Amino acid sequence: GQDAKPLPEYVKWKDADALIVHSDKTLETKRGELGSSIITPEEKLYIRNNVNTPPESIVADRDAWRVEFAGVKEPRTLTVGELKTIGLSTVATVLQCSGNGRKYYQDKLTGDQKISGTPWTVGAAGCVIWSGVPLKAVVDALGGAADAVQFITGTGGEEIPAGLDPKDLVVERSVPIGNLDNILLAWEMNGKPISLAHGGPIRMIVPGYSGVNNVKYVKRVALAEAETDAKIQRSSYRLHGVGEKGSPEQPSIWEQPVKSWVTAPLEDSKAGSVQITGVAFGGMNAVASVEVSTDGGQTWQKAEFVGPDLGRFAWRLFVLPVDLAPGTYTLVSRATDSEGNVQPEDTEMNGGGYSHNGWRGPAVEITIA
Ligand code: MSS
Repeated sequence: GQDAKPLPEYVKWKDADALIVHSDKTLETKRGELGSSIITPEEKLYIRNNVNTPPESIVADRDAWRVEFAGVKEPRTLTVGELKTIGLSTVATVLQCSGNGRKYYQDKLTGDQKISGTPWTVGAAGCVIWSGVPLKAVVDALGGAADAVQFITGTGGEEIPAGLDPKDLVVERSVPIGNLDNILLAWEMNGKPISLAHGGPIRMIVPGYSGVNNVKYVKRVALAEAETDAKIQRSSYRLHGVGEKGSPEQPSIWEQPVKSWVTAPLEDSKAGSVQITGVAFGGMNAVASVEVSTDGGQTWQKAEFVGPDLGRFAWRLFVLPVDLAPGTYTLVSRATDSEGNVQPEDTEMNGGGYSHNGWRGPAVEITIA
């Protein structure tokens, strides 16, 4: 639009036409950009930073970046260059912000209820391919896990300004130890060294888990008996009621639930045949099927998956060809994962506006002439 904000300096190389700039730290991919190609090109991929991005200098000599390993039998610091000699694997994942879809909760608030945070619709998400070393291989190379560890904690490499409490600002996330077999320490995204904006020189990828758990420019990986007490883990990214504060007793925003949305058509058009397209994913599980409705959920038709299946953690593209006569239509989609979990009509409201996966929120209203 005409009052569109310009791209911030550190992501000047991105495709401005494909993105909505909410702020310097929050850029959303436009809905129509996501459904035609299974992999989201990095020029179009959304951005979410909780704090300021580190300087470009940290990607000047990528192989020299150091990662400290703790909670293993032989704790050590390894460079990215050394990590590259330990193992290699690759995985396609849906990278999605925990707050994607927050706007659909905000739209339903009444009275003085308030959910703060970026009003993402569907575009704080993409499907990307990561390559790097399996964390399990690194842990094995360091003598195996220490006894009694329950969590894996990754620490972001941002410099904390002097005088401020690191616990309040550090991007440090813990996930259950069960993810050890899935986690990748990745140096490549979509076949290229990971850009600084997306977490280069090296990023901790937790397949199936929501965005915040995928720590960029990771500088420390620790197996630990308890979750970190960094604020971003203790109280932020927790499932709590509207107006309440987050606390460690509430569920952490970890596994992503099954989800889908329509990516086309988004505009009014003339009567005739139309390809309804979209993306669907199962989060922690593979996506099994997806249905589409043109009447706001009164009747459903099974859509076809098209293109390759990039594995359990990736999304799939779907298509449903329909003939649309003149009239008004409400297009929605509803996915089911391999465990039989189905997207609900509405997701129960929560105070952080997290993990939205209701099918009604992202409905597309179109008129066919
Ligand atoms: N990491 C770090 N280091 N820092 C920050 O800030 N953020 C988060 C993740 N990681 C961060 C990190 C978030 S929150 C998200 S989503 C993600 O990341 C994003 O990504 P990209 O690449 O797209 O930007 Mo929400 O849940």
